[in-house]
Amino acid sequence: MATHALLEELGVDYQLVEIDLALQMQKTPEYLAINPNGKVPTLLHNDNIVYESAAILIYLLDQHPESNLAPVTTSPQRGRYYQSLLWMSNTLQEAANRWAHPEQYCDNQAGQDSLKAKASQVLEHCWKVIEKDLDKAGPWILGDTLSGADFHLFMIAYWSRRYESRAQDFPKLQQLLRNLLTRSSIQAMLKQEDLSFDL
Ligand SMILES: N[C@@H](CCC(=O)N[C@@H](CS)C(=O)NCC(=O)O)C(=O)O
Repeated sequence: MATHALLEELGVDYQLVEIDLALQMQKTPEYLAINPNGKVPTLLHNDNIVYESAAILIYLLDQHPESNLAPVTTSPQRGRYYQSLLWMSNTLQEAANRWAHPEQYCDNQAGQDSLKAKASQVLEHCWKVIEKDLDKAGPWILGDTLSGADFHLFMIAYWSRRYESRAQDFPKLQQLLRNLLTRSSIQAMLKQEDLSFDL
C-alpha cells in the first residue's frame, strides 16, 4: 500500500503484480525465490530486488531525489526521517501485526488474547508519541514538509481503522490522514486496490 502510493506520487512507470494473500501466493516457490520471508511487498527495479516496505521507500526516494520527499543525506532532518521510518517499521508496524495476526506468534488462544492486549497498549503508546510530535511540529511527520515517512504512516493508520487502538482517533493524526487523502496518489492507490478509508 505505501509502496504503491509512493510509486503513484513519484509518477513513474511501474507494473503492479497482485500477490493474493488469501491464495497464499506469497508462499509459492517463485515468490519465495525473490522474497524468502513470504511477505509483501517486494520491489523489482532493474536487476535489484528490495523487500521491507520502509527499505523500498528509502530506496525509491534515493532514486528520485527530485521528488523532495526525503531530506538530503547531509540535512539534519535526515536523522528524524530514518528514525521515523525505522521506528514505525520496528515498533508500530510490528505491534499492528501482533494485534492483527497473533496466531503468527502464539498457538494457544489465551496467549493470543494476551498478545493482542499488549499490542494494543503499544499501538496506543505509538499513536500518542506521533500525536505529541505533530502537535509540536506538524502537520507532517517532518514538520512542514511531506515525506515518505507520511506514506508509511498512512499504511499502518489505514490498517488500524479496524483495531481497538486507531490512529484516526487522535486529532492531529486524523488531520494528517485527511491531508494525505486529498492527494491524487493516495486516491489512485485506494481506487486501484479497491479500498476506501472513511474518516
Ligand atoms: N516488515 C515487512 C512486513 C510485511 C508484511 O507483514 N506483509 C504482510 C501483508 S501487510 C504479509 O505479506 N502477510 C502475509 C503473510 O504473513 O503470510 C514490511 O514492512 O514489508
